[in-house]
Amino acid sequence: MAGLTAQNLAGLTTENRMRSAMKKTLMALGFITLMSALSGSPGCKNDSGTTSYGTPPPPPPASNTVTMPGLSFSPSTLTVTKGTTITWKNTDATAHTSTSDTPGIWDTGNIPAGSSATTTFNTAGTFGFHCTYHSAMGMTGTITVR
Ligand SMILES: [Cu+2]
Repeated sequence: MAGLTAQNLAGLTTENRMRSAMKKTLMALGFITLMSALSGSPGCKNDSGTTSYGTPPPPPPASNTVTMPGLSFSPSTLTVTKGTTITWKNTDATAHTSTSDTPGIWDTGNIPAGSSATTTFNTAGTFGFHCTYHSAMGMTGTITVR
C-alpha cells in the first residue's frame, strides 16, 4: 500500500512537471493525444491511469432515435449536440414524415410504417418540426441543437 502510494506520488510529480513544460502543447493537442502519447511510450507506463486532470474532451456526437408511435414523436422534445444524427423510426402503422416547421431545413419525405430516415443536425438552434400528414392532430416536436 505504502509502496503504491509513493509510486503514485512520484508519478504525479513527473506528470505535473511534464504538464508545466508542455502545458500549451497539451492544451492544444487535447486529452486524447496525451493519453495515446503516454500509452505509446513504455517508459511512462506507470504514469498512465494514475491521475486524471484537465478537461475531458467533449463526448462524441450522440446517435439518437425518435420513434413515431400513435401519431406522435417520441420524444417530441429533445436536445442534441451539433453533428448528431437523428434516426426517425416509424413504429406506427401509418406513414409519417419529419419536416422542419421552417421550410427547407429538413424534410424526410414519406417514411412508410416500419421504415426509418435520418437527419444530421450540424447547425445550432431550436427547430420546430412536424409530420406533414398529422401536424393538425398534434404530431409535432421541437429539437434544440447546441
Ligand atoms: Cu404522421
